[in-house]
Amino acid sequence: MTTSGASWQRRAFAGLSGLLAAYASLAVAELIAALVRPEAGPVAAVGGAAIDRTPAPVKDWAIRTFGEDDKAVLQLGILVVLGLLAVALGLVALRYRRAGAVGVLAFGVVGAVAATSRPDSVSLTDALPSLMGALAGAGLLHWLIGRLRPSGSTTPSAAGPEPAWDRRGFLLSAAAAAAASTGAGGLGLALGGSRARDAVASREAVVLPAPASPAPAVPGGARPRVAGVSPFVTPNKDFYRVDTALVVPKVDATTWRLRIHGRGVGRPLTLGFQDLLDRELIERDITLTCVSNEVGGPYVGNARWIGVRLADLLREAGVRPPSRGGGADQLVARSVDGMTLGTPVEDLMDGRDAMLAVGMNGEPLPLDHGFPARMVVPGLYGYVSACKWIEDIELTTFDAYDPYWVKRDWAREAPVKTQSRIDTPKPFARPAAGAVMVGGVAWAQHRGIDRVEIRVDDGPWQRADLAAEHTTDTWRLWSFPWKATPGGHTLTVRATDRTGTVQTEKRTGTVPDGASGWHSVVVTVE
Ligand SMILES: Nc1nc2c(c(=O)[nH]1)N[C@H]1C(S)=C(S)[C@@H](COP(=O)(O)O)O[C@H]1N2
Ligand SMILES: [Mo]
Repeated sequence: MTTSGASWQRRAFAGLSGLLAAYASLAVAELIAALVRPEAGPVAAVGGAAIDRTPAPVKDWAIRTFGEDDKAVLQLGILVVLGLLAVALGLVALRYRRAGAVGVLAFGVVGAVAATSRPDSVSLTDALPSLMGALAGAGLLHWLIGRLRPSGSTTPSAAGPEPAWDRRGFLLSAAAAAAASTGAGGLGLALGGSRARDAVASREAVVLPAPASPAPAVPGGARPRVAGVSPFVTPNKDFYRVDTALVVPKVDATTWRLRIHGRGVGRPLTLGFQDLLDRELIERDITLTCVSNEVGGPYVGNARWIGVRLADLLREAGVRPPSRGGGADQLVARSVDGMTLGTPVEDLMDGRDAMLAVGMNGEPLPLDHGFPARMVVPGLYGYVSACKWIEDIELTTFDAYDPYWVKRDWAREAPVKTQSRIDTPKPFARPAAGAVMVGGVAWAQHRGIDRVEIRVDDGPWQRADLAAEHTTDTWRLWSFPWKATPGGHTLTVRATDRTGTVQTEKRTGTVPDGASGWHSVVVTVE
């Protein structure tokens, strides 16, 4: 009895040793990562590699299912899998002490390979966090397992009575290891925090100058007249966020540089943040949309951006649009985290307000939205235009280079599709019969919205009341007074843009160039 009880306990402690080894590995790795480069930490590196290798439909499903929590879910998943493997390694180590340590080292190699093959990895030192972490973990596992064995014996015999071992000694060692790991990890967090503080401090020091070209005033009639409809300007805290960054880049604006170079660039430019502020700034209201937005989805927002006109910068660098004989038809923007986005040069130089933005709704860009600078191009989905944390602009051709998303099944060129959404009533709402206000938003950036229509069940299309148009680059709010009769009803919306194109009924998924179809909401009138 006592024998099997003790060996059960030894096995539990072996599993615990595995977990502690994993904990120590991660803690040491994060400490080293804080010194080397935060993005080179094993969880961020493996998570980033997983994101890059996830097929588009699965990624789309993750965004749909977990929304902006998709990254937290991924990280949690990695930690759970790691925890299970760690317990298994601890059990293996109880029998084959060396194999356990070798197993931990193998994980370190996986992390190191992931970290050094990230697109933003420029140095082999990115392997250090994972490797040093694994060394610490392997050493700890070896040591803890040693405490689970009686001195002198090498392999516990499966038969015979269980040899004596020092339970108290093991627990003390385990507690000491846990405390040391927590200390290392805590120090790593503190150091990482200081880097973030530099970025935050540089952001807080920014004073946005008054724009030389202010945004036209928003007509009062552009704002919502119906409760439950999106505000005309989306506050920064509510603005959707879509990117692949597990660790939000913390860029210190005082040392940040942007390089403009490449094909047809007669005068390459290198600009600092202050250089941008010293230039002529424009201020514009522009609605941004993500290609991953489902029909009726939340990944669309409207903000007031301040920045430098990209066409000015490009002309200064000597770039000519392809239609005037320029040799580059694609601008590839690269971010500090290695993301690449490709935009048609023609669109950037055709007179639209494409900009390198430094301000969003009256403040410097929030870190999540690309501080210190990002691109914003009216009329194009974010993934082909809106590079956040930008640090490099290369002029090239569509033939010569496929950026990140294009390598992953998304279209090379992606103008925003004409779309509309019902914000109120919400799906499955139960409004009282009588006057019910239906309302929402419609967008067709750079073309403009001409008409919005509502259909109740299979009835005729009826014109909604359009809020005043601000510019063709912003969304347009609409409302429709509905005389609701009791029973179940389906409300459907469709928009027509200024080119006369009616939003298509044809349902397509988001891949490769944005979802299409009509948004419907089912309600029960009581
Ligand atoms: N560096 C970087 N920039 C990026 C992305 C990214 O993953 N990394 N995602 C793009 C996509 S797909 C969209 S829709 C917009 C979203 O911008 P927001 O998060 O500020 O709303 O950023 C674009 N810029
Ligand atoms: Mo996007």
